[in-house]
Amino acid sequence: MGQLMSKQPQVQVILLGLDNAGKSTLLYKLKHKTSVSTVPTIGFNVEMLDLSPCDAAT
Ligand SMILES: Nc1nc2c(ncn2[C@@H]2O[C@H](COP(=O)(O)OP(=O)(O)OP(=O)(O)O)[C@@H](O)[C@H]2O)c(=O)[nH]1
Ligand SMILES: [Mg+2]
Repeated sequence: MGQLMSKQPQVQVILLGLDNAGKSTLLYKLKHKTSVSTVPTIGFNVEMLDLSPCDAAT
């Protein structure tokens, strides 16, 4: 809902990398703002993120 009301552009991003490269770690760090432990992904992860420009610096 926040994204619908926001003037921030909505973009779709595909994060590609080798097995065990850290893709899920990066995704969930951006989503939850904290480090999480991961297990090897079966298939793929899809998440919606609500990021501000400041998030890129943290
Ligand atoms: N040293 C280091 N380890 C990391 C970093 N990012 C992730 N890892 C570790 O790398 C391992 C794999 O991380 P994942 O995020 O599960 O990797 P993935 O790319 O999603 O792996 P698949 O789902 O199997 O393709 C985990 O043990 C993480 O803790 C990093 O920046 N530095
Ligand atoms: Mg993964």
